[in-house]
Amino acid sequence: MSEHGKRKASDLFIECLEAEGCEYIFGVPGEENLDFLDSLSRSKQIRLILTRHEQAAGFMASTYGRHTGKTGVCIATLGPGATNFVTAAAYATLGGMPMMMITGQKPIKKSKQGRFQILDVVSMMEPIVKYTHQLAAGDNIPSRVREAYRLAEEEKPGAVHLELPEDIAEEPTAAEPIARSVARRPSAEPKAVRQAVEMIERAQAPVLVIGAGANRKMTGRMLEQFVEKTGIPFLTTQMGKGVIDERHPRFLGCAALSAGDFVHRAVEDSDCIINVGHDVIEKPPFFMKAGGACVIHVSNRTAEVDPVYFPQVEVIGDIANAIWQMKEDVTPNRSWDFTHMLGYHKAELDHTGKLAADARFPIFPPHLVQQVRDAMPRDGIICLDNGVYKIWFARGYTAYLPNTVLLDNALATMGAGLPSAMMSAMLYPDRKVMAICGDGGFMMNDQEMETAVRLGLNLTVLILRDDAYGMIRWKQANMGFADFGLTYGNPDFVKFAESFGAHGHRIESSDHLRETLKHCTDTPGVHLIDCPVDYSENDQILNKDIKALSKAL
Ligand SMILES: Cc1ncc(C[n+]2csc(CCOP(=O)(O)OP(=O)(O)O)c2C)c(N)n1
Ligand SMILES: [Mg+2]
Repeated sequence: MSEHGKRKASDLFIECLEAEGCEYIFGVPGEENLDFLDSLSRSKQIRLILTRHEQAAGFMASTYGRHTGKTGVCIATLGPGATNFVTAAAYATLGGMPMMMITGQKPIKKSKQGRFQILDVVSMMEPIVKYTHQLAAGDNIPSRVREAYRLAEEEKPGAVHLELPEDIAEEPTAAEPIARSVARRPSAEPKAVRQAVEMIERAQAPVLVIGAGANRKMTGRMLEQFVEKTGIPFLTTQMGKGVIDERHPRFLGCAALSAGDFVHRAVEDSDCIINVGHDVIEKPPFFMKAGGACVIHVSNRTAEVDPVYFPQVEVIGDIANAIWQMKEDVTPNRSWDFTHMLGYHKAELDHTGKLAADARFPIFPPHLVQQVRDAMPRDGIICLDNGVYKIWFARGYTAYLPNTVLLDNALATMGAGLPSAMMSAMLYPDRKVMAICGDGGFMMNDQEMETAVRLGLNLTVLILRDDAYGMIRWKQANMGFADFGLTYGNPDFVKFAESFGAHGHRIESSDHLRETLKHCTDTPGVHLIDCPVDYSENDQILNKDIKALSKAL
């Protein structure tokens, strides 16, 4: 530090991040970030996690935000580095994960390089982030960083972006970081709570739906108490999985398919839906219709109305507090009888149980789901990429705790499975973590195997190999199109893993899968499992059998 407290602006930037509690910065620096990197090298608090692609850095930063509620930070250079962030930014914003991207830029005051690598990154980010800003003076860094953090973490959390041009990064400044403020989320208004409670008490068959927004601020305990007191059964969306332990006797299932599943039949039985943490980015777990069940919307924000969602009563405020108030106020109606509703879930469990017992080879998806559940301890974390198996896991994998099933039903991008598992393994070194990926999705960020090995993570990567973009093939078949254009070859995944210094395993039978899962979750290091899967019945079961069976009930 020179006279009058002056140091270069990038030093101040790091001080601001430290003041926010930043622990990691993920990314791929470029020459435009070198002042920032130099300042970072002197931080005792923040660790640089170098990745092999900016997209993976962005997915890791987002997953940090998803697990902790605190902003995950990532860095890239201008132009191509920044464009590689775009998918991760969308993933964070749609998925509600607080995440901050810092990108470099050529000098903005004077430039000799024409437009080489220069894109208008701020405009590019505009539609996919909550806040984007080009820093034009070192003195502004404290307020802009504070503002970016505030917006990233405020409901609904999402991505923010700051551009730090080279000449601003090296500019001397005497500014100081601005401390985080102490702020509490507003609570729901008691009159709104009363209205909702009256509606619930009057209903014949209320039901609780838990969505993505209920999976953030530790609402699980309040929701469980609400269910305990009232006996009202609950279902979840894909991103609401695990908020309450799914072994609970009042669990009705997860709405993973769009319609026609057992769980949808249970909702049809209801005349009052208490919809907690609903987010329009997820496929709707039910469709409202005029004259149908009434809906109570419990969330941080009022409902975005659309033709299939127009709730009659809204309880707006901190979700956990709102549910607590509702629980305190409600008197369970003595005429409530949920036996019939719960019967649908029992029928689903019977159906899935039979399928899960099928030990054929290549491995049958419902059997695989059961084996993974058996191999994972109570607090184990599975991180899904995107493919047709996501539906099998969302429906069939029993989640015991919040954030133990990380899946993305918001952007639903391929490629996030491995990076999100790596982040989970870094944050929770004492828990078992498994990435579950299709052969397509895995290969969208497979280069991060090197990062995982370099970081010394303990991690199992389970690859479901059908040599195809199976999800699209499944939809293609369902729409009556000919099988075309969706198959490919694969590398030898065992050798591939070994070439990174990871352990490779190839599954040869159901028993072998069981032994291998046990071995991998018990042995340190990065493990990759090549598991051939039999997708031949996806269409029959998911599109036809389930609809027919649940309809017949
Ligand atoms: C980045 C991205 N590209 C394309 C898609 C569309 N898409 C969804 S699932 C899928 C196929 C996934 O294949 P794979 O990972 O092998 O899983 P599988 O369904 O075969 O199990 C595709 C192409 C997507 N969701 N994300
Ligand atoms: Mg595949």
